[in-house]
Amino acid sequence: MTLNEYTLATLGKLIEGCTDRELYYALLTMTQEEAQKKVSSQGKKKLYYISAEFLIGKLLSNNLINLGMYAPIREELRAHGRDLARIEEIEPEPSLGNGGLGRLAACFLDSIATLGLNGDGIGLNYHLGLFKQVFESNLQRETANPWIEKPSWLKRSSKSYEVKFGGMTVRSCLYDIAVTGYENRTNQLHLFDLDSVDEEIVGDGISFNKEDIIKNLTLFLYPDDSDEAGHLLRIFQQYFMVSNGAQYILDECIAKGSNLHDLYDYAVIQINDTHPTMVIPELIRLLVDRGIGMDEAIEIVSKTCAYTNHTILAEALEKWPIHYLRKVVPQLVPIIEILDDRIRRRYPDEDLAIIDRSDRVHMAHIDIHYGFSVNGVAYLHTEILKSSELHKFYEIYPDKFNNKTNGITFRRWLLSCNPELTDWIESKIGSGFRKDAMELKKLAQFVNDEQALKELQAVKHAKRKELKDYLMAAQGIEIDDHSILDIQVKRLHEYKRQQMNALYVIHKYLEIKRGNVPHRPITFIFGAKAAPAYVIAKDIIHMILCLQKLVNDDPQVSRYMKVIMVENYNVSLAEKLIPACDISEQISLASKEASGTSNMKFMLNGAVTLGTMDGANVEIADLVGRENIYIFGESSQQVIDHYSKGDYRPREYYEKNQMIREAVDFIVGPEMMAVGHREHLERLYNELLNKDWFMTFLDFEDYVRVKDLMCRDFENRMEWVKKMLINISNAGFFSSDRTIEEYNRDIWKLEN
Ligand code: 26W
Repeated sequence: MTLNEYTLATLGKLIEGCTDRELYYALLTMTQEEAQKKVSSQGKKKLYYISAEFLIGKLLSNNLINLGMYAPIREELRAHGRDLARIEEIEPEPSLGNGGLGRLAACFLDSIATLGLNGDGIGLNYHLGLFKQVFESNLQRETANPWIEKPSWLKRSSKSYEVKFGGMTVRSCLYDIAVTGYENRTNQLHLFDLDSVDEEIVGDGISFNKEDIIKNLTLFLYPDDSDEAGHLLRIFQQYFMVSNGAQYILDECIAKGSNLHDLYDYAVIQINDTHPTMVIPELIRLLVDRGIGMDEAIEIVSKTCAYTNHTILAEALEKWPIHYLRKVVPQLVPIIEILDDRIRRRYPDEDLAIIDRSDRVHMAHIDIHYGFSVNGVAYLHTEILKSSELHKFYEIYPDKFNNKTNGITFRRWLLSCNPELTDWIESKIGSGFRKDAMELKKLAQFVNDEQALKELQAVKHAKRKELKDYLMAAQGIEIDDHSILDIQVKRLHEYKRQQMNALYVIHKYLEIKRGNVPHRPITFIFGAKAAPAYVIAKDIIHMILCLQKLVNDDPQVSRYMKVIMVENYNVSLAEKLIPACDISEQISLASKEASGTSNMKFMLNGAVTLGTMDGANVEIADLVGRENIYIFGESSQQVIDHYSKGDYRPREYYEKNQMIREAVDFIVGPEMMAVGHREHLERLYNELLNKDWFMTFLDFEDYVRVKDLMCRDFENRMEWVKKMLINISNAGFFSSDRTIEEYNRDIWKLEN
């Protein structure tokens, strides 16, 4: 059916008579109907990917692409004088995730469906998602981010379960989102919810009564956890997710013929970080309830669950005080005690215990002892887990540990966000790369083909101009489309070192003021949300916003550089920024970034990485070779040694290094004070000088050196475009199809 026929049948009018909004809704329902016609997952064994986050992004164009409808619909609209890109703008973006972990889960669902594997996602339907970021007075303010409209991609299912908490029982409802595979079947993302949740309880910003669970349970993703009520709410959310998930899984397995003793022949559960860990004791509880002995129940569940670790930051590894669990999920506490007791009998080492001496439950320890697989998300990350962070676990369970280097779906991060580059690639090597990303390697043959390189350069320029128009319209800031576009977009965290990038901005500003103007203008783009209770992260945003004002308003400086912090960075913005980028900032303190995935997206779109030897940057460097990536800074081993010796003292760097001193002093200098707030700037200055836990100054000098070198190398235009080409041609390894094939080969073992 054509869209014209569809609007006529459903709305009684032709495309010409419809508003863009009507066309969006028509396309949404039409796509949903198409997706439903596809075979859904089959097979005896099924994967359940449980995750507190699924950062799926807008779905219209992605679904159109995957269902093979994109080009015909775009052409049909064009023939009627309408623009698909404008219609896409109407779709609200679901913000069901924070960053990499949530986006990874979304890429994985896409690849699982594309590979025709039997696997669904299980999560929560947060009504207001992660907060929406607005800037006021150069500060981040959080507001509610409603995204659910009618019609929407959510389809209400008839499934419903009872979930018991300490002192109350609720009944869930379930919404499903169809996950379309690229020219393949359709799977489901199951998002549990509670009908009584009430958006009206939200007051100023994102404030609400954290104790009113009946009304707030699925309101927000990761509500502020700076106090006990916030922690308890998270445990309520996590248990609600896993109890529903566990009941759903058992139902499905029984319907397929499982007698539950053989559960692991029917289900494999991938636990995405520790947030869904309670699925382990919950499943044990449900099996025991259904008459299976405790020993066997533990064994069954241990053969069913696998765990992915996404971080080595101690503060992100969840440890719940047992008295919190006693309040929220008293029925799980005896089971967790049994799990702990068994480990203590076998391994007297306190570090391996589940419940520690301060009565905190180490969620990751439950996963490792009672799951059959533990994986890290990049080579280096897995090695660090084995050799230091989880070393004692590795010693007792060497066979459980494995690496699965992250990946990204090329449907969204190439085909959908960069059709121009996609077309260019196709004109050079044919269309095989659409299904087999490793075919991108064929591009290498053009590395000395000047004509091809010029075309590639033109594609990048076109995307830069597109971004320029967007930034003008959205933020009212004009960038020079011949400038170097330097981009750092990711959650705000000190270990990711946005503050180091900002210090470079200050350094450049001072250089220009001194008359050392750059050969070519440079545009620094930042995008990041800070967790609402993360004070220093918010101070860093403040610093960047102050720099944006100071630099862009200074006519002497703004000819040579611009600073832009995009508001409310999200998947849709990433899709606009990444194709236009020249320099991809991946500058985390080595050993701290488990993998990173934006590094892969940038590389695929022909940006060159400026990075430390951290996370998947290590693998990018291996693939492209040292001439095609700019590496700086100390190694992960050196950093780990600094921590163990405790010998990093920021003030020593400040005193020794004039460049650091003047940049840091600038934070509290008169120019910044004139546009910013003393309290925030002074707090940041003191933090950097006296604590700086993530070692900003350690690599600053080397960072400046390599970044300056990169800007010089950019001028050798053809050599630079070669680097772009080599990056693109080696990006195939980072397709999430490859990652998912590895998960399936080593962990899930589903047939397809
Ligand atoms: C306390 C709860 C909590 C802690 C950390 C919630 C969420 C987080 C992060 C947002 C987790 C996260 O996104 N980790 C990232 O996972 C990516 C996918 O594996 C990696 O590429 C990133 O390196 C890692 O930071």
